[in-house]
Amino acid sequence: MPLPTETTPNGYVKRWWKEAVVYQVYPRSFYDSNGDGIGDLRGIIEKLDHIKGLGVDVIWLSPHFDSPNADNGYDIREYRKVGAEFGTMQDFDDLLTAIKAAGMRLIIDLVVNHTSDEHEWFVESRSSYNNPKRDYYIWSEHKPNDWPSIFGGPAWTQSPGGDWYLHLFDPKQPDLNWDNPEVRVEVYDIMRFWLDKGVDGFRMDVIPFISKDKTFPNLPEDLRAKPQYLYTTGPHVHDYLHEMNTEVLQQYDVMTVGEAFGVTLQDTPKFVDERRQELDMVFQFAAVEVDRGPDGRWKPWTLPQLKAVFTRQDKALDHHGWPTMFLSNHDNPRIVSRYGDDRPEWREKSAMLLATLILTMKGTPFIYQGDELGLTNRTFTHIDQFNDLWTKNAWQDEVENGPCSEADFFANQNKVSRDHARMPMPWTAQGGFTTGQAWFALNPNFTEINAESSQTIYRFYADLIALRHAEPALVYGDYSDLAPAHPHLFTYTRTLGDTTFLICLNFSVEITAFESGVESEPVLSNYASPFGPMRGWEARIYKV
Ligand code: TEU
Ligand code: CA
Repeated sequence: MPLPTETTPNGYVKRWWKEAVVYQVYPRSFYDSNGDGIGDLRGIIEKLDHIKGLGVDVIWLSPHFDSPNADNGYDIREYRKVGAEFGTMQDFDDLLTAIKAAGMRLIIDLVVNHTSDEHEWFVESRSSYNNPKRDYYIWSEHKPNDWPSIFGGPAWTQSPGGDWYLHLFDPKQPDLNWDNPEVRVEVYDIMRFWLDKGVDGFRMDVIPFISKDKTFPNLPEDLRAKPQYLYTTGPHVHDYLHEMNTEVLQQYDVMTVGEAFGVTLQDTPKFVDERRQELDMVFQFAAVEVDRGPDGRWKPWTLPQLKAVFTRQDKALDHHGWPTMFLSNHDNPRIVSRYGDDRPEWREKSAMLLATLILTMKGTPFIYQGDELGLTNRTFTHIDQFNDLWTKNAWQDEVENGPCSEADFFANQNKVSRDHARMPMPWTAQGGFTTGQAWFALNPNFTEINAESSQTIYRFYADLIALRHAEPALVYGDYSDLAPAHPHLFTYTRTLGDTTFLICLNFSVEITAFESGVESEPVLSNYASPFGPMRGWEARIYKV
């Protein structure tokens, strides 16, 4: 595809995916159309008006492939097959047609750092030393080093044959050997299969992990709690991404966003500088790690720390790279409980304020399903209430075989658990997700907090998206934080040519004195009569 060349006054090449707003669907928990308790593809078709009504441009669908679901679909057994619980390939084609008919695009999850151990490649690979697929995975006669799995425990598991295989995640997620050119050809074929159906790109799961240092050095002591910062620095990661780009991606008009879990800000341009032809964008994790300590457990955070993250991220890329903006996904707690205030009197206002932040920052915004309804975390009190293998492993490591008390464990997990985001969508005051038994319990607060009761938040998201679409300065404008040290006001500008927007967000319940210096009224606010001091969780957007 020839690249577009039209540029903005501040030097960005205009691309459709820079102007897009993305909505992430976690299909298992979106809507169940057939009463088996599991969200499915026809369920997304039935609820497409909900997504379309927001005005978003792109849907990112979390894995919909055939999988034994050790990690809820991030362990793929067959890449060209729809998971039976989600429906059929016909359902997928119908979903894609419906999304296009609604004027939107679809990106899917590309999970190719690892497969399921039930993938036929792995079944063959482990069957004998001289199987042709042996070299599709990473085998060693001895356990070569001390690398830990991201999910806890060692990253090497001994197979019944005696050899050890590498899995940077669960033992049921063996890592592919990208140094084998046959593996890369297989991956590119899978990508073409979906692109030829009309899919508009990929979110790429832990893609910077694909290249391994085959000298297998031990993990440096300072990376013990964050091995991801080693796993993203394999010797050929950029060769492989460039090859993927030239072999496949360049032949289509698509967008790519890589999950840059463990990529430093300094290394980020190597993945997204457009002149390098690798990825369009990556997800940077500093904002969602603002409340994590060096040991990965929850710690309190402050607004100046969060603001500093955005400024650092902005400075890390020049106009040859394009950022993303997100505060949540299926791996993170609910934003209102985390960055806002989920008490009943503040939930709505703080949800609207966070929407304002997400949709007025530089970078393609990603909204996670349910955040447009201001959904909250729940309080888990028993290990059986969790589904996520990451939490279950932590229970074993920290409580059953470690020094952590149960009270400490729940205090931490109630802050960090990935399951907060994975509870089924509450469509009505009766739940409304399924007519059967949900695969995972809804948040018990669904009687109060659901799609019907949260329309004010939903409509505010729609208003913000419409404003972003109408105002190039909110997409391409330069970013500047006006008061980095203020403890609860976040005030910043977005400037493009002679248009400037001033965004003022009060991250607290305190009434705070504030002079906008702007004569006109805000173009959008989560309060009526937005004048004078900023009230609790008030958000205002001024056009200067
Ligand atoms: O996530 C990568 C990842 O390492 C995170 O799950 C991380 O462990 C978590 O955010 C801790 O805060 C991707 C997928 O998004 C995730 O769902 C999968 O479990 C994982 O890869 C393995 O495929
Ligand atoms: Ca179903």
